[in-house]
Amino acid sequence: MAEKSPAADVEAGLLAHLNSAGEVPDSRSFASSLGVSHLELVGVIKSLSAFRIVESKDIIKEAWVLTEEAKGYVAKGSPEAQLVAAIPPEGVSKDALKAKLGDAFDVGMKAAARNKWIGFEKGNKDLVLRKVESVMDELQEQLRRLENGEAVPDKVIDDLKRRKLIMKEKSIWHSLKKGPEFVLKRKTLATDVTTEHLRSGDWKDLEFKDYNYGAQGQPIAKGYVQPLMEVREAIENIFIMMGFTEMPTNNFVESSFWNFDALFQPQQHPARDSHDTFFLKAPATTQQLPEDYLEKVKLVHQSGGYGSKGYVYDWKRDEAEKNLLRTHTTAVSTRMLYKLAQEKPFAPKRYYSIDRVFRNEAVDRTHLAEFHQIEGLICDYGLTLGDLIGVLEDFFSSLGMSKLRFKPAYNPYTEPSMEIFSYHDGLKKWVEVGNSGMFRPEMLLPMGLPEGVNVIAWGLSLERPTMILYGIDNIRDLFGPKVDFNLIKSNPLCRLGL
Ligand code: FB9
Repeated sequence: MAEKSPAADVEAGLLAHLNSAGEVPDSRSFASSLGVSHLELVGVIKSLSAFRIVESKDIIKEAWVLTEEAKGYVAKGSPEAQLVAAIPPEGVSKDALKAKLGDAFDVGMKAAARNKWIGFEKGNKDLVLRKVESVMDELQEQLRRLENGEAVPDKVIDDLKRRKLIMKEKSIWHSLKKGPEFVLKRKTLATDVTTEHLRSGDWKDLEFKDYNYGAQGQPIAKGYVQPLMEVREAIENIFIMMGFTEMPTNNFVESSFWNFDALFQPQQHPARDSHDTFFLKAPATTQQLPEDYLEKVKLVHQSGGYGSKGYVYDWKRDEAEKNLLRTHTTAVSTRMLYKLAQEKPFAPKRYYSIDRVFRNEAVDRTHLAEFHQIEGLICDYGLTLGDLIGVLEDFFSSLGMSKLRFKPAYNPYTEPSMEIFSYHDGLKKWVEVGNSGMFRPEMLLPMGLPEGVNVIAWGLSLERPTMILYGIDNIRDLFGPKVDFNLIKSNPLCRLGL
């Protein structure tokens, strides 16, 4: 005979009592009469109510309960009473009192002084004197009354609340009576037809539990897409729909040449020092740079050409050979544009990249030393700033950002350059959503791109939109060792303005 669970005993006890007494006015006292915890009885009540075997009515009562500190005062007296009790007729020093009363000293002194129970000798602020024989420890009395559930005046309640000696506690219990499906012994409803039932044949008179069609299925342990990768995919789809092809970004390590020099970024530019850029110790320098193209880059830096004065400085090859962790995927754009320039005849191209870039920056709520840069570029004859603005409006409106504003900006490799702002309805403000510009001829012509071919380009991060779309406040919750998986699991699929 299967061992009866304690819950079954409680159930049997309750149903038997209801059968005889018809009701249980107070589940708390009934639980103690059964010798079980109220919590355990509530469990049984909930299950019996679900089957309408019993009817349960909640009774909620809020009561003031004493804090631990207050319970101490009931036991040992209020701090002020303890203090007075500790003062001998000839008085005692404050330190002696502090030693005796510990952290009740401060409260005790203030209250005893307020009640004019203590005083000090003229000119000797350290000697504490009693000013009363005995004291009526009202505080202890009031706390005791409260503890016994007796009523006390509101003013006292407010005073005790102010001294953080009491707190409101809600207690819930139940009054029970027979339910419409009341039975003395609940038939355990079968939930499955087992071979045992079939072999014993007792399945014929078994009663089966109703199907709960609303029951949640077992959560499927499935993989979850990192929010960044979710937004990455959505943005990739936008690029592909706009006819862009992905650039190969599978090299975090880049040479200063492709990351800076080929972009006509001068070697003394502040971004090129180790404060902003992670340079490599090993392999410290690159060996493979296209010689003839390098010469052209050197020339345009040193003395210009193509209508440009250049930067007029002594361009150093070893500076360009320094390896680093790429600071932008624009380095990949440079390689692809150079490659494109070698393909004759020239064919217009639309390229995009979304991958990690590294900057030696101070880490804060929205910045890590690496982020994912999103970059788009179009290379074609006669492209204008208007074309750039048009493409940006297409791209960002697909991201749900329709209202754009452009602010003139500066990049060493684009002229003109524009910061892009979008009005974010949710945040009710203009948000900087990226940067853009037209690559300089000093960058494009040394590559061998035909005269008249322009390249419009723009960039933004993947982290910012993902944080805003998922309402993630701190980038550490989105990326890195501290990512909170529940956030990923519980986060709904992001619906970019698609
Ligand atoms: O992503 C950025 N902001 C952003 C983007 C989308 C977005 O979507 C929300 C759903 C509504 C919200 C915000 N920014 C670019 C703007 C700022 O966050 C900026 O403070 C930080 N920027 C990063 C660089 O920080 C040093 C974001 C990153 C950035 C900036 C510029 C480029 C790329 C990434 C570029 C470029 C470029 C320019 C010309 C030619 C080629 C590339």
